Amino acid sequence: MALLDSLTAADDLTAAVTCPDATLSRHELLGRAAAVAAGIAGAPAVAVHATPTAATVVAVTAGLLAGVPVVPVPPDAGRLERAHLLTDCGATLMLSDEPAAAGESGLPVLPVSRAGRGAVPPEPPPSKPALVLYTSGTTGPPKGVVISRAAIAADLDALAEAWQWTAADTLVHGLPLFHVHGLVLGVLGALRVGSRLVHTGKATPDGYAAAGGTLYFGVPTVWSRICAAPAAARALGTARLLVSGSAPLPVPVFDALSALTGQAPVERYGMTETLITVSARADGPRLAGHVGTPLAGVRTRLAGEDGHLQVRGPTLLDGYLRGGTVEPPGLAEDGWFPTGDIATIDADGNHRIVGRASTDLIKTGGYRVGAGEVEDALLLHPAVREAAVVGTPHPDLGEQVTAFVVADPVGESELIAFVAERLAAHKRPRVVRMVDDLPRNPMGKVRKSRLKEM
Ligand code: MCA
Ligand code: AMP
Repeated sequence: MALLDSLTAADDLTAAVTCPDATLSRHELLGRAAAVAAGIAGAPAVAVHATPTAATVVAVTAGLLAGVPVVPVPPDAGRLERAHLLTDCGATLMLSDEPAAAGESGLPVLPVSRAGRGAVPPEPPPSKPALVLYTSGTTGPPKGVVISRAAIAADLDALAEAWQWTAADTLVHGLPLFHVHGLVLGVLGALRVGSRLVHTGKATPDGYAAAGGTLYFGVPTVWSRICAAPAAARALGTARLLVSGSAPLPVPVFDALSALTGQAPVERYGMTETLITVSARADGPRLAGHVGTPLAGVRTRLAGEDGHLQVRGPTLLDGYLRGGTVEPPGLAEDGWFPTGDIATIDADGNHRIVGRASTDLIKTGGYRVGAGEVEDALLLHPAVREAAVVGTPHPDLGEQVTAFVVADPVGESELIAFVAERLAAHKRPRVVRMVDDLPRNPMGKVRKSRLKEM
């Protein structure tokens, strides 16, 4: 089934999407998105100022209706990051109700909420790119991951099957709308399955408790905060399914959530590049510390002595955007995608993610942060001579961004603010440690494992 078929078929007046700014029926969403789609048809790509609002849902739907690749831009992206995204992605327009959303890029901003009603255009071919999602690598600025309509449709159908997700569900979450979790699963999933969506704006325990959903999505930090607010956690006891992903769910949080809500959460694993590939099932075992079995159509294997997880299937990216063209990802010789994660698989096929192979990708609050990008930003400060960034354990965020810096006298808070001005808020270091020198191996490479121990 084509990506938007079920959405365009269900043109009804019942509330479909509730965000803090507005509630839209499918009829309103489709009509508005179709009007915006008419205004962007033929554009090479459109950027969307991806605030957690109904306007973002309209804008993304408009891009998909028009067959124009959508590039969601984190609303808090700092100057450097925003400039990189907007030049790299080739977008010729920014969709937003905020006139200043394009920053210094000079891109024309097209408002979405004042659009009238348009006619729904024919569905673009499944092989067309749907989204370009920017995500961090170990070095350099974020890379644009090109994801096809077919990959999204395949992933959402496999998830719906695994989670018994239907139009009778009300999905609730408060996740950002510029990543796979909040946008692909959290918005496009609801639109494809036909379930109602309530976006809580921020992912707070009280917001989740008040929303009265049947299906809840959260990153581990959100679940941990919900467990720390037992009344909110108990209110989720009536839900059908609680789903955790984007980072490892600590076993104590799994246990606390199970005890407070009366049901174990379902964990699932994925990447921007592969979408969700492995998940526990609604009708299967939910094992603490495990992320379940491969989704329908997905195959997994472990390579090398360490157990490098590789995946293949219909949900993989088309490639990375480079200089206006889509460069295929580096696959293993026989076409498998190397995830960079180390895993184990038990006799029943249950996967456990042991950790990442590289210390240079940090997961903080479910966000992926590349050490190199933060180091590059720190090195722009005139006082900084050397910088090395690692993830260190954090009870709430899983890992926190920690910077070791060799510098002339400068305040730590000044360096944190310096990074925040240039990159998205969650990329700024939580901790800056001034050191006389960085530990290096005989080749001169910084020994990050030593820094993590410090
Ligand atoms: C943050 N703050 C700071 C610093 N960092 N203040 C000083 N110094 C710092 N270094 C501020 C924040 O701006 C915020 O201020 C306050 O401290 C609290 O920040 P934080 O603890 O980060 O909490 P939060 O703002 O409530 O966010 C927690 C969160 C968020 C809701 C869990 O991290 C989040 O939405 N994570 C989801 C990430 C995600 O969706 N990942 C999916 C990608 P103020 O309160 O004033 O704003 S992964 C993916 O897509 C794959 C495929 C997958 O598997 O899902
Ligand atoms: P991102 O590209 O932001 O989607 O981050 C993908 C990475 O998040 C994966 O390569 C894993 O390291 C991590 N990840 C996602 N889901 C899980 C999970 N359920 N358990 C452990 N790690 C996860």
